[in-house]
Amino acid sequence: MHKAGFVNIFGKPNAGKSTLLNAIIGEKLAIISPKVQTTRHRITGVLTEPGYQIVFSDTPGIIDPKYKLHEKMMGAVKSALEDADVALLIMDAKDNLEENLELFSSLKLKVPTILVINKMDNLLQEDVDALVKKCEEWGKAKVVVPISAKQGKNVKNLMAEIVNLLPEANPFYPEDTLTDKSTRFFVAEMVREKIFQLFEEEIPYHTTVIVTQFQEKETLTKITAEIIVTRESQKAIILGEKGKSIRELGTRARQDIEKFIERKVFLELFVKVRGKWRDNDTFLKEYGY
Ligand code: GDP
Ligand code: K
Ligand code: MG
Repeated sequence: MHKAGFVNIFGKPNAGKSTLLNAIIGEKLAIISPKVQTTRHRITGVLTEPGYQIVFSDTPGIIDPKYKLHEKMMGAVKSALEDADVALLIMDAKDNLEENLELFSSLKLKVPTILVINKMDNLLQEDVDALVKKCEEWGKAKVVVPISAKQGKNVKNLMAEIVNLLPEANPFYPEDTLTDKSTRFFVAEMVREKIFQLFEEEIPYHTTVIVTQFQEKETLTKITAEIIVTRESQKAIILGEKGKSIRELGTRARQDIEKFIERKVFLELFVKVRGKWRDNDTFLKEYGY
C-alpha cells in the first residue's frame, strides 16, 4: 500500500513554519528570518520515501490584509486550506495559547489536523508536557506533537503521525522532485532573505526581487537580479555609500546561491524604483504574486 497526500503548514508569523519545512525536506527551500512576513508565496517541498510521498506547502503567516500584496498572501493561505489532506497547525510554545487556538478554530478546518508546538527547546520538559495536555483538551486536533524545528527534535515522531493520517494514493511527482518552484524563484528568495537580514525597518517590506537573467555558462552560472523598491531613498540605502551595502548583499546572496545550485555563480544586482508596486496589480503579477 502506498500513501501520498498534501500537507499544509499554517501558523502565525514566526511560529517556525519555514524552519519546519526545511527540517523535513533537508534543503533550504523556504527562506527564514526573525522578521514577520518573510514568506510571501506558497512554497512546496516534496518528500519521497519508501511507501509514501508528501507534498508540503509552507504558507505566509496569517495576517490581516493591509495592502493588495497582503490580500494575495491571505489568498495563498485560503487556497492552501482548501486542498490539504492533512493540516499542520504550528505555534510557538512561548506564544499566547488561547490566541493561537482561537485563530486555529477560526480556520474551520475539515481536514485531519495535527497541532504542532514548536520551539520546545525554549521550555522545560514539564512545561512542554503541561502545554501538550492543554492542547489535547482543545479537542480539535487528532494529535498534539511538541517539536523543535530548529534542532530537529521530535520531527521524526511528527513525520510518523503525518504518514499515519495520509490517504492511500500513488505518488504525485517523480521521486527525485524536490519542489514545484523554479531555481530562479529560489535565487530571488535568497537575495530577498539577505535584504531582510541586512536592512532595517521598512526596507524589506518595500522590496521585491526578480531574476532577469539565469545563464548556465561553462564554468559558472551568470545571474542578474533586480531589486525593486518603492522610493529613491530606499534605493540609496540599499546601494550604500559607494555601493558598499549592495556589494555586501551580493556577496552573501551569492554564497547561498552557490551552495544551493552547487556551482560557481556570478551575480549582478540592480536596484529599480517602482512606486507603489505593492498596490499595483500589473506589477504584482509581473513579480509573481
Ligand atoms: P515562519 O514565519 O513561521 O516561517 O517562521 P521561521 O521559520 O521564519 O522562523 C522564525 C524564527 O523562529 C527564526 O528566527 C527561527 O530561527 C526561529 N525558530 C524556528 N524554529 C525554532 C525552534 O524550534 N526553536 C527556536 N528556539 N527557534 C526557532
Ligand atoms: K519569519
Ligand atoms: Mg516563513
